[in-house]
Amino acid sequence: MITNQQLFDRAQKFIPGGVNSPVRAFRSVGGTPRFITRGQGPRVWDVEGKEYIDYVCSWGPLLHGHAHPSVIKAVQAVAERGLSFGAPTALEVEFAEKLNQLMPSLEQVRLTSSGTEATMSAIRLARGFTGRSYIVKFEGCYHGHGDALLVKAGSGALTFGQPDSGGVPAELAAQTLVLEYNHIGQVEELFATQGDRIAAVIVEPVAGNMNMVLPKPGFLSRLRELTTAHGALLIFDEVMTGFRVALGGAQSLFGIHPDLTTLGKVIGGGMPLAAFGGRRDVMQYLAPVGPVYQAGTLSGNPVAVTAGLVNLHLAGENGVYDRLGDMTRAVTEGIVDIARTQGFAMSTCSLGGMFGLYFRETLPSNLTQVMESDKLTFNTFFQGMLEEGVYFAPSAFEAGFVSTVHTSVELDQTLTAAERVLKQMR
Ligand code: KE4
Repeated sequence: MITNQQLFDRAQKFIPGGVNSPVRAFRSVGGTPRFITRGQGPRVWDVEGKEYIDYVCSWGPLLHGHAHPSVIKAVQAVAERGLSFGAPTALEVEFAEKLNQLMPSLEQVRLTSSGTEATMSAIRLARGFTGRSYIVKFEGCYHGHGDALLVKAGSGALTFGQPDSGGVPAELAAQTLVLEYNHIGQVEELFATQGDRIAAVIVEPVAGNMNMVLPKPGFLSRLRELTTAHGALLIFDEVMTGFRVALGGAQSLFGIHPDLTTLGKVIGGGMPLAAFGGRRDVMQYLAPVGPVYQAGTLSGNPVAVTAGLVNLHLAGENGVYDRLGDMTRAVTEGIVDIARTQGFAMSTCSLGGMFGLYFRETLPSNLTQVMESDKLTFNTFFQGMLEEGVYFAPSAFEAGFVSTVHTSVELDQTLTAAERVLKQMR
């Protein structure tokens, strides 16, 4: 039988770091990545035959767990009619109507094959529509690997951005301003001085890429007021939160109507499918109608759209998000109760099927506070739980996910494992 390590050694010969996306390499937590051979419901198995309860869910897409029978059946049937045509299909029309029905701010929507394409396109569209070039983002938020968004805060919070990756020209990074998440004073100060040069503010309405951080009361509504007052667009990056925290996404929970929204993950149900959409007058600036070019060979691919349609249909069933939220809280609050009993500082937050777990007494509200959490203790906890057959995201700075098919069996097994691991860690 081949081992995870043997596969990892082989993988690194022809794949940079042995992975096709960096966070999978376990560099933040150490140890050997698990090479997964199959998933079923809330569980996955690795090449050594070890079984895990999965709280990564492919980083969010698998709202209904692995290989959901309804999703697989529909994908098999549509695949037999051909995988891609590079021509419009009725499925895309049905999908656009479904997205608008569930998220009314999407007056029009364009499909892409990844969240990065969706945010990259939304940024270009905002710049084309407003004729302005500055973009505002927040430290700790991740919007995919588009050049304009791989930018970190400059020297002072209100100075222009600096590249946060090799290969991003300083001139381009300088067009992106990076502020502190939840710091509305910085946003007000920036708009007061640069307001007429800002094309858009892009924000994760609930941050999920510095672990999970909730917006402070009034933060999002003030962003809405400031962007409206200065003619800038408000872009909600709901690639992670869309249909994960609620059926209408975070915008339905906070009652905010963004100008544009980006989506991904859940809307593809595990297939490569993402989207951006919003105000009709803005979306009409897109080719072939308007001057902003955007395209994709496999955009709206019938197989991916079919998986997404079934995933969203299942999400619309009665009580799904109430049950999902209850299960997520039972898991995370159960772990925190055990940790505190064992003398560990731990806190948690969750919305729907998305959660944050911190080895920190109180919940953080920005990246600086996130970085104060005890990463080493998290890493020990992660490895211990992995040994116990419980698979969390391999980084202290990532959110976790519960699916609608996680049951009390997984809950009990997870809490029993946590009890054992945390006792050993004391
Ligand atoms: P993709 O290009 O990975 O489909 O989406 C990028 C993206 C955009 N916006 C938000 C809010 C996101 O969370 C993401 C991707 N999230 C990461 C998880 N931290 C995907 C995991 C990975 O990079 O492998």
